[in-house]
Amino acid sequence: MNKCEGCGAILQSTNPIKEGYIKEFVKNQYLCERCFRIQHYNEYKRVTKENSEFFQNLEQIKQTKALTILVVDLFHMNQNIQEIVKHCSKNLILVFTKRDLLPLSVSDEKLKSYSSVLGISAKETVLISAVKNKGLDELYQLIQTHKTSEHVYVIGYTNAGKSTLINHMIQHYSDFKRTITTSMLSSTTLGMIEIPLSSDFTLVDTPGILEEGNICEFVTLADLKRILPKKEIKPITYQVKQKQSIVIDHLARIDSENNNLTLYFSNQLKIEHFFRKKETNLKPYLIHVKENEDIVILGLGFIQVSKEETLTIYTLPNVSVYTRKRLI
Ligand SMILES: Nc1nc2c(ncn2[C@@H]2O[C@H](COP(=O)(O)OP(=O)(O)O)[C@@H](O)[C@H]2O)c(=O)[nH]1
Ligand SMILES: [Mg+2]
Repeated sequence: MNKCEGCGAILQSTNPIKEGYIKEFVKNQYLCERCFRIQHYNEYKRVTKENSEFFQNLEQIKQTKALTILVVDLFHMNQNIQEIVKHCSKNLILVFTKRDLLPLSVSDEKLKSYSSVLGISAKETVLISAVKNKGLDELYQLIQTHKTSEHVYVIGYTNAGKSTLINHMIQHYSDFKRTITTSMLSSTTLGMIEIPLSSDFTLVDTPGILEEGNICEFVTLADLKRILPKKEIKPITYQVKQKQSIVIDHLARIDSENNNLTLYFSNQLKIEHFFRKKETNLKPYLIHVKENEDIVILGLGFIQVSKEETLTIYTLPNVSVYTRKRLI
């Protein structure tokens, strides 16, 4: 049974709408049609997968007691991660990735210390930017130190940046000419993909868990492109007074009565400060936030406040909106 090198799905030539489809089997060609199109034409196709299968995967990995690398997107850090940690082996390295997206002025130590807020007791915590090659050497060394068997598993939410990280490891530490498919859509990796990185260990890429309530699942591709930040986020502070709102494109609105709000959102989104309008099609969420907390609109971004207040956040239905301890 051959697997697609890009997404790990089992290759088949019988059903074009099922995963792993390939027109015909050609010797030494192991890329399904979907991966070929994503890799060569930047074409995207949404795939929806059930989480139950992925949680079973995690349990199997846990039982092997192998070293596990949990990849967490710094831009989307929150307590939900416990649902994954529950299924993790104790031999865990925590990777906070996409460091390049958060302001450089924030200290690395501060970001790393957030692992205790999330309640994750990992052997090590590493800050990574795959695209800037930051932290790769440190991670490589830590894998060598902590691995207990040949296989080292890379797990996390979908879109956290697992496959991108592995691709950069391949480029740096092996002679392999291979690229795992990555994309801004969820569920790009569909099966386990083994990458023998050196003679001593094999990295295993895994399909990510879908995080419930993430706005990325509910928007068009055009919106998704603007929601996902591509470079360092420049936070902007607004002094919001009575009957005023901050409007984030057509995706969210924040009604506050008197506060300084610092917004961490993709610079490609249009943010405006208005006198409040009555009508909006978005769904209201009443949020009580303390001075030492952020408000998170899952998948979209987060907001710091200067004082305690009950605000109304409007966004799309089914998107999670909640508070967490301040990240920055
Ligand atoms: N800015 C930035 N983007 C990243 C980084 N790593 C991954 N990404 C982006 O995050 C998205 C998801 O990446 P992917 O590797 O497919 O995630 P996976 O589902 O965890 O395998 C892609 O659009 C990547 O380009 C990083 O270090 N910095
Ligand atoms: Mg992937």
